[in-house]
Amino acid sequence: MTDAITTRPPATGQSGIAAQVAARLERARTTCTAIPPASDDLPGLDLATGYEVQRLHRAQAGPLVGWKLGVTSRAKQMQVGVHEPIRGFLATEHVLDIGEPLQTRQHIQPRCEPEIVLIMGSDLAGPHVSASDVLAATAAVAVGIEVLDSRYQDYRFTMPDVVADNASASRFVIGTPVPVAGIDLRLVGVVLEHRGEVFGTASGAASLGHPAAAVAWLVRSLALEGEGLRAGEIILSGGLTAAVPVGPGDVVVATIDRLGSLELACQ
Ligand code: 0L1
Ligand code: MG
Repeated sequence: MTDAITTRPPATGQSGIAAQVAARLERARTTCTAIPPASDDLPGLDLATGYEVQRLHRAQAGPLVGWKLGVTSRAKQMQVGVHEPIRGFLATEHVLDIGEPLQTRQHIQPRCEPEIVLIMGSDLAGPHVSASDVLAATAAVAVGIEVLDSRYQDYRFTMPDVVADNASASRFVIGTPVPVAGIDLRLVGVVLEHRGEVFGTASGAASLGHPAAAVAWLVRSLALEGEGLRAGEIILSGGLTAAVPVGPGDVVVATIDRLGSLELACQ
């Protein structure tokens, strides 16, 4: 597993590819129809162009509420065949309230995964930010469930594809925040249940060794684009188990030691 930061500005001439991919993904989302990965016929789609597509989507999205890490655990890397962390943005349309059901028919192929969520207490930016810096800037932590919904058929994608698709971000819900002081986020146990059965287990260390280390990677990655985290932002630090596919009638429960339990019902 590497946590190298590989983003850089897109090469000149890539903006046409970015616009094409953004339009395809937007159509897939509005028609609720999966598409083949863009890299199948656009080999010029590199990682920098993937992040350019993400910026195009962000410009059309509602107000930013936070960020997500993707593919930070070995379980997730094995599931989707991508072997470096990625990031995506979270906007108001991604938010589910506690107790609000997931309307699966509004999604293409939804999957749920458990997350340790950090709520920032102060701004944080810079190319050398460490996990300790992240913890010092964190106001609280919470259990979260992220709903992924890849716009690509069967979740088949390359790293630039999935970055362009905003790291499959679709919805998320978070539990009641608790103070982080005194909690070793590496050691907290994680259980994901689906239809009353255990689907996956993990500990906080599954996300790049420490959820705060994953968030430090995010901050350093954002610094390459002159951005950073703002106080109040919500950070999904990375799915800890593989993600479970969900459909109408399913109930998913994520339990994280010291952070609590969170249930998501699917309609
Ligand atoms: O949040 C994640 O780890 C997901 C990143 C994209 C890969 C996927 O769709 O599972
Ligand atoms: Mg996730």
